[in-house]
Amino acid sequence: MKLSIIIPYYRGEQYLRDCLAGIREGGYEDVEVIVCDDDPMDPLGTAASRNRGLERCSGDLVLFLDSDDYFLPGDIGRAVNSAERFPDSVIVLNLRGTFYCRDAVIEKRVPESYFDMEIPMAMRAVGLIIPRKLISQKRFPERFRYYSELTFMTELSEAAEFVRVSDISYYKRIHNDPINCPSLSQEESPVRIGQFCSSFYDANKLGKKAGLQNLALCAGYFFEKCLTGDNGPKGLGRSERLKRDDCAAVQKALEGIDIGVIKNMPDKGQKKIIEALRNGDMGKAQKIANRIVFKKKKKGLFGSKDQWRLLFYRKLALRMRVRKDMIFFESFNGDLYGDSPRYIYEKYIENAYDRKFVWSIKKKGRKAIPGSHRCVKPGTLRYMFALARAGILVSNMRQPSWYVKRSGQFFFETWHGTPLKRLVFDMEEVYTASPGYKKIFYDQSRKWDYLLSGNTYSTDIFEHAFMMPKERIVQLGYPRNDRLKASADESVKRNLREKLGLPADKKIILYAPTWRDNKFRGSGDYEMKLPFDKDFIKKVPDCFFMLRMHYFVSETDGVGGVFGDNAVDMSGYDDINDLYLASDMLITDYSSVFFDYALLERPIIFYAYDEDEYKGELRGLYFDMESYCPGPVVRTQDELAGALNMDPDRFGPYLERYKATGDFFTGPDDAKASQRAVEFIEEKYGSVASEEKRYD
Ligand code: C2G
Repeated sequence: MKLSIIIPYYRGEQYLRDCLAGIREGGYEDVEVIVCDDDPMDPLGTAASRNRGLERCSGDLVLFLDSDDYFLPGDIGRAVNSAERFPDSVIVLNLRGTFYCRDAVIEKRVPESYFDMEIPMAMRAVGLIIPRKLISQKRFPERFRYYSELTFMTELSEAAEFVRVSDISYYKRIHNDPINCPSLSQEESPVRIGQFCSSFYDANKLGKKAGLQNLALCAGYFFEKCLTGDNGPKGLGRSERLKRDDCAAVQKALEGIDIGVIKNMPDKGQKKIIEALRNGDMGKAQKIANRIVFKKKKKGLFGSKDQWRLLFYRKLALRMRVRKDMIFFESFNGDLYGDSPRYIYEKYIENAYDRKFVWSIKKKGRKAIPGSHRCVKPGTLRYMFALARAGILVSNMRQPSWYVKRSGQFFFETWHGTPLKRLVFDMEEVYTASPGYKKIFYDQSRKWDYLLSGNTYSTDIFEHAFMMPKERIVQLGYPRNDRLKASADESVKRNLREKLGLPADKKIILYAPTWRDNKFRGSGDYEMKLPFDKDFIKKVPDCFFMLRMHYFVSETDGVGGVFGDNAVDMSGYDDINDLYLASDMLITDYSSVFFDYALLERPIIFYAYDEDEYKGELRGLYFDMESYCPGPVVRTQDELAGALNMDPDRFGPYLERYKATGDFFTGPDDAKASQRAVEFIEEKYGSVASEEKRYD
């Protein structure tokens, strides 16, 4: 039997590649593929594209395949075999949702690369193998951009049996970037609900039996999401919230549903919602939906402790006045007292500004924070109240997703490094903990008043990587680099070595790698296996190592096991600047640490033992390391040992080549970035503070 595959396509070449690969490797030859232009500027949209495909196809069977969805190897052939066993039925394939590309799913790059999903039959035309004779005269209503499947699928439900095949899956790709590249189901649109109601109304007139039952399920599914605000998996779906003025259209759409059909609805909550909406009682429907949400969220009798804290935050803290004299500082989510927020804070103290300082610190007493301040522990009520009341916030990471930006607050984001690894909207795949990362990042970064950039290179990247308007990026140099630009002489090195207890007769090597996105263990917690064999240390006998794992890496697999007593673990040390200044050489990989370390003009080695995976699959890099990095790139332990034993003079050409780029990567060569940052904050905050309204 010949299979016609109809693919509406507008954009997302990376998605189309996967879609066509699934056909190429589908294990079935007798296929015609019809790709139809689906330009969203053409108001007809997907319905028209599918109709054009139907008019042109000649196969015995038809499969509608969205261009961002795909099949795994051999599955199309298996699906056609199923259809040959039921020539007069519609074969319904299993639906799986995934946030990842086809290779990531095939190679199982992340623990749970897909999940089974259920879309009411009346709403889905994809993932079905349909005998063409059943639909040769049917068309999708082209006046609907959304939900054009309802009438098409209702008619089809009346015309044929549907046979489910659960061991063959259609992978429905959920776009991880709904801001720049929303799928149809992610598009925000004021007409979505209206179109659902109109399409539903038309479909209900066509339904007789099976079709009507499917439609009732579809109404329950749709309106429950609209009332509960369920934004789909990881918040990457889309659902419009029902508004009071939708009530009449909703009631008209549902008036045709037979009471008996509603009574047969399996989901009690949805049944009650449909009954209420059919009676025009939006308030009652909303109450039912709220109970559904509460049941889903409830943990224990009164919910979790965090929910109580958030309740206090929303109902009490946010109603208290913003304190213009208070500044809140946070580095690395409270893990360390370091990075640019530290240097901005210490400059505030040096200039004796009369402000109340608050530091977010997870483990109090880790580091004597100078000056008069108080500490709050992330996640506590005191932390939440500080976030709610501080007039100025200075952070180097993203703030909690529950944080509400208030009028009269000024948020100065310093970020935490000059990027080599691709960031946020410049990443194709997102293997970090949350596939919703891009949308979450977008929402959080809109709350920043200004984003600090250390140099021109970062400014250019932040604009597209963060979708940050250029006027919100302020290029002042990096406060955390002031110390590296000011005091890098031998006496500083010697004093720090004594302070850190490092051997005076060894070459001190700082190993500071970045984290690996696919080694996820828990929120903000990634594992890292040290890429050294036990005998590595014998190859570099005059070296002593300071191991400095990324703050996302909670533990390494035993420093002693690899380095014996030739190493010390400095992962918890607050300010990496001390480690830079105390060391003779740096080993890193794709981390931004090298941009800072290069200011010392000391040897750097890039140990890129997993470069292909990191560049090709995980994150990608902004430039070729061999071409621009201020040091040799090595990929094996022998090469690394060779570089460590190399005469330091041989690192000169790498450093010279890097220095030739001037201040493009390094920013202004004075040590005044902290001062500029404080002056900028004080200047800008003056205007913000006057905006404050009593309540938000
Ligand atoms: N860092 C550290 N120790 C490491 C690695 C990093 O203290 N072993 C600190 C450094 O200050 C570094 C910052 O964390 O500049 C960012 O670390 P990266 O390894 O670059 O990784 P990431 O946190 O993903 O930030 O623009 C920077 C990028 O956003 C990368």
